[in-house]
Amino acid sequence: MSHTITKSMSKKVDKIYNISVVGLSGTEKEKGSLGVGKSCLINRFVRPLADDYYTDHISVLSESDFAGRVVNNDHFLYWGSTRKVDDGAEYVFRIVEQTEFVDDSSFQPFKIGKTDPYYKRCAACKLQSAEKLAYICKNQLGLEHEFDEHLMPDGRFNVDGFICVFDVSTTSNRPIEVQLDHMHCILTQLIRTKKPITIATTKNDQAYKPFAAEVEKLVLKKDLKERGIIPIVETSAHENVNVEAAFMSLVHLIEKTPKNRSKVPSYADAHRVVMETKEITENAFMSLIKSHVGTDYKALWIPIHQQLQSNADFLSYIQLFGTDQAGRVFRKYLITVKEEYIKMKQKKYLERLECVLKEVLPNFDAVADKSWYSMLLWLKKHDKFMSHFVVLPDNMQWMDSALLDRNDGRIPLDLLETHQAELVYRNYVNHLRVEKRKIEYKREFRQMLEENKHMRPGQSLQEVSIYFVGRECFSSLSDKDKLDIFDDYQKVLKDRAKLDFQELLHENAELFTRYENCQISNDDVKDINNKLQQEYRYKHLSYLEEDRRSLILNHLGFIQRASKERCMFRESCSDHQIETILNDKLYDCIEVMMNGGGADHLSNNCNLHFAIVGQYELALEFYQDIHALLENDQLRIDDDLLTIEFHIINQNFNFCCNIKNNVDQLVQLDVQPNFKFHGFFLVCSSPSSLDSFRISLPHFIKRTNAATLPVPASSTATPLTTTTTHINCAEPADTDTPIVLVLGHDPLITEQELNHLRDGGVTLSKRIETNGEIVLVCVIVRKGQPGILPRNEHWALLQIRVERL
Ligand SMILES: Nc1nc2c(ncn2[C@@H]2O[C@H](COP(=O)(O)OP(=O)(O)OP(=O)(O)O)[C@@H](O)[C@H]2O)c(=O)[nH]1
Ligand SMILES: [Mg+2]
Repeated sequence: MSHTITKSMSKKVDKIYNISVVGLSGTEKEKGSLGVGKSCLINRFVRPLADDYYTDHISVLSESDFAGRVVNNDHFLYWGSTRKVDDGAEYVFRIVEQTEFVDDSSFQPFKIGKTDPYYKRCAACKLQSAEKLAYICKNQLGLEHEFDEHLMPDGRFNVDGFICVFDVSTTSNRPIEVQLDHMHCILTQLIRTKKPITIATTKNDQAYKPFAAEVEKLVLKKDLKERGIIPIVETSAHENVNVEAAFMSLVHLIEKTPKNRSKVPSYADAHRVVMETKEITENAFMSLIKSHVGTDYKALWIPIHQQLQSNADFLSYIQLFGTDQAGRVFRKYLITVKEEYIKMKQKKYLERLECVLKEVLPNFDAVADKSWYSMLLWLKKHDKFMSHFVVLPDNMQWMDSALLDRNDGRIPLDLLETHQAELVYRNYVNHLRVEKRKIEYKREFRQMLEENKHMRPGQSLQEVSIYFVGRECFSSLSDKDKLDIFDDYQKVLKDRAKLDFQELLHENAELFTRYENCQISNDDVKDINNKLQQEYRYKHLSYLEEDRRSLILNHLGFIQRASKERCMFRESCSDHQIETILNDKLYDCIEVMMNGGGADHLSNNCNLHFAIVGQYELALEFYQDIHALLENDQLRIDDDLLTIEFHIINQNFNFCCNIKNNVDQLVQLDVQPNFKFHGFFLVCSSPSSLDSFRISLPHFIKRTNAATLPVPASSTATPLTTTTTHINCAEPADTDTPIVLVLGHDPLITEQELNHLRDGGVTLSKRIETNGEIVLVCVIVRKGQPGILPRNEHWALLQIRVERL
């Protein structure tokens, strides 16, 4: 029968169920070494939070505790009340545990009133005990006032239903038959009360299957199933599986809820759900810990615990696992963080050790076959020992020292004594040994290639590998190494063969001279091939037919029009060498002029110094043309009359001179610092002189632009001409000194060469302009007229240059 309770505030009426939990009780003789689990089952139901769950409860007591306010001289415990929600409805439970308290001095049950055996007494439906306090835990006895105090209401307890506990684990000194007999007796008594009964099998986390089967058989006994088969719920208080389900199952019996609404899951199913929830909760908690600890292995639990107080994941964890477990997990995690940190640091030390070894023992011969121990002794005496290693006092381990947190990259000496350090050394020695061997293999392979008489230039490694198969060096080297060495050697072979072939072509001059001035056909080339094909140098190029063909064609081209570009000697060609020497000299000469070349005789009475660079006669002719245009070598620009002084730099570099208004007055220049020309005319009239400028001009421009601002040596004086001018020589000239390239026409060169010259000049000017380096290049070509340039062109040229200054 159910009771009702009225809540003063809400006025809502809840149903209250008074449940009595029974099961084998008594001294160790009856129940074996352990109780069947009544207290734990109730504890988990009434106070399910991990922090409130105790696994050890009283049943052996002192006399005073037995007489205390909690036990109250009874053989039952009042566990207080708990409120539960199931399927949207609220239920209030009050629980008592029927047990048998044993005197801790006599180890006999306390004797009170009439002494019914337990199986009879536990079936009591009306319990009475004035001022009886609810039991919480073992430590409460004797210290009741330090715990929450709840009285059993009215000192009375009218039982609505029974939970009968049956332990399915194995317990020493308690044969299953004993428990079954007791159970049978108890159930018989309970059935007589006509109150609903649910059997809760306990400790299913340690279940012994045959015992579970025994209890199922028991409820099927005729006398017990008379009023219907008693339901069995498989529980575990420790794992919190199906505990609430056992009590709710009883409530459904009391309320006669239809069976389909009161189905209880099997232990396995309920356990799986609990485990899944636990796993999710644990993972969420671990993430929280990780995010709060990071890599700080010295983190403290108390502040982190406080920070997490309102975190839902943390609270779920505490509910399921308890505060102590949370602290334990935290500390365990710190240990792993520290271990990781030590591992990472050790890895860095060992990496550095490898670098140190590379530095102090760069090759295998330096190591020889020294043991790690003797190498350690050697290292300790090394000059750089203290800069690479640190010695800790008194055999201290580096991970227990202040070094662990210090940012000192030096390797602790004690680490060198570990097998990991020795392994680093051994690996390094092996590496050196392998490297040394590899070098030897490479050398051997190269030597093998050189000694091989069958290999032809242009053959692939695959084609010739038959000669080397089985040789140690060949099989030990990697494919890449073999190919690199082979390619390298093939290059030498090819170059040598080509050179030999070119020599062959030169030796057969009579074969080629007949093609000197005529068109060459394919048949001619064929003919040449036929004539040479028996020669070994010809045959040597059989894998390089394309090269052989182009060498022949190139040679024919060379015969027809010999030039240094086509010459087989390339850089060693004497034409080329002479040109290089001359150009180098030109740079030197120009550099002197740009950065400080000057003359004692440079006139102070002029505003502008122009240099004409070129073959002397041509330069002079150019000067004469300009000179004829200018009156007294003076130039009027707007209102300014500028005096110009011209200087010739011979392209053959045998002298530099200046011209004093008159061509007859050529004066040799001496070098002087602090003089810079205001402009350059580079004069040329033949492809070779143009070529020479082509090579020298970019360098020339680079040097010109890099030159510091010059001041003419003798320019401390006042304006140099008596004519009025805003420009004087004391002013710094523009750093990008103007350069004018003048292409003059030599009547001896052919029309074709003239066009060639013109095109070359245009290309040169464009090339330099696109480099963005040139100041200005003018191309002027004139044909068949006396003098080198038409006057108006000279004039415009000068005008442009001077205006830019
Ligand atoms: N493995 C396991 N052990 C349990 C479980 N429940 C209780 N125990 C253990 O069984 C022993 C007895 O538990 P109690 O709950 O005190 O048993 P009891 O039936 O109340 O004992 P008495 O009142 O002395 O008759 C204790 O050591 C408990 O920790 C459980 O679900 N699983
Ligand atoms: Mg108990």
